[in-house]
Amino acid sequence: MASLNELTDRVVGAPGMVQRRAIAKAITLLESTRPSDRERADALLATLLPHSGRAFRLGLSGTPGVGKSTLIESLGLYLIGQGLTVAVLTIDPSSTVSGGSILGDKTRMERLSVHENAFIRPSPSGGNLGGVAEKTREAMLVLEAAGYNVVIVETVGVGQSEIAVASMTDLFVLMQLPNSGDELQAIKKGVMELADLVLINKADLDPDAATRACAQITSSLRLLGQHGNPDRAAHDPQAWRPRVLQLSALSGQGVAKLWQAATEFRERRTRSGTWEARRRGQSLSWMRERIEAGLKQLFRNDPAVRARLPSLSREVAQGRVVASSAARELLALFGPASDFAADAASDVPDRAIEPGGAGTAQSGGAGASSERTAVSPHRQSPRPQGGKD
Ligand SMILES: Nc1nc2c(ncn2[C@@H]2O[C@H](COP(=O)(O)OP(=O)(O)OP(=O)(O)O)[C@@H](O)[C@H]2O)c(=O)[nH]1
Ligand SMILES: [Mg+2]
Repeated sequence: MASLNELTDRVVGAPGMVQRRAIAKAITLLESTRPSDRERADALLATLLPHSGRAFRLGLSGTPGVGKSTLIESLGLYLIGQGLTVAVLTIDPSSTVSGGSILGDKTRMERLSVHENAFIRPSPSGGNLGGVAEKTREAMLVLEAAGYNVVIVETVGVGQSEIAVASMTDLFVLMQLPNSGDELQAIKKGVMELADLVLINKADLDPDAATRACAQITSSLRLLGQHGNPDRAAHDPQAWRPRVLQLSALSGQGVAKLWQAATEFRERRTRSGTWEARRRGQSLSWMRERIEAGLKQLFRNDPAVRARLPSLSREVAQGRVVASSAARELLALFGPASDFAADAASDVPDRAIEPGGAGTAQSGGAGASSERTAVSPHRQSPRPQGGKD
């Protein structure tokens, strides 16, 4: 097996078969669940990190059948035609071991999937959304280090995966069908608020319906901007307002306009400093999310906790012990935390690890905390609620 240094050299090295194999190997290493592989994977990421960060990270979501794969094919080929290289990653926590969906996808991305300037990698299979999303983020770093100009992260619009994709990309694109009621669904789920661009696809089938959908969604977005997301309500004429575009992914009509809007988005955000601020915020919330996930796992695996949890859960369920005291007792039992259980039981404000909170104050008011995807307003407690598992 090639050493880590060799693997790094090949990933950041010249494009070609050797590089492609190295990328695939690197991503496989990141996806491995063996603890010894994890150490190697972390070492690899550390050496790749300085080479990453230069790609345009584009998130794409929409309900099944809306035309995501078809768009990736036409947008990908368009970008390659512009002299760019394109990588595609997918987040689909439901995908099975065989990666069933990607087989269908490959036929929709027939030309892109075999193009030497494109790299397509299916969703890592199994596991929860947090794990799948983490692996996708890491794979994105590998592809950036390899020099891909545009990394598209696709997710099917079911479950929470849109939020995961929006929180790891620079531009989040939501695809909709005219007349599908998708719009209401997206508003209900809060996905519309995440969108920087909304695409009405299949406009070729019914142009009038597409035009109507455009107008409807434009006015919904305006309302959301006024009442929903404070970031969007700012009266800065230079600030990006989410746009709605019509498209035919199949014929490719509208694809150039889409890329034009994406480029303008990047220029505006770069000028205002919010492009980098969003990334900084994303990195910090990723770290925090991983710390919390790690703490939960340590807690669940703690022998003393495991021994006490079932009986204590019963007592809480039967109303004999107050839930909060039970939680304190379990936290006090928790190995690494037992020394400072009292501290752990009282909330440490999130600001401690937010930008600005740890002395990394950002200039101007465009701090990451004002970015919608940067910091979730609610905090997930690392402590278990009752004795669920
Ligand atoms: N007429 C028309 N058909 C389209 C267009 N875009 C996609 N389709 C068709 O819609 C169907 C679904 O497209 P996909 O690209 O597979 O959709 P998807 O969003 O990737 O679907 P999942 O992978 O199942 O989530 C295919 O038969 C496409 O040919 C379009 O712009 N116009
Ligand atoms: Mg698809």
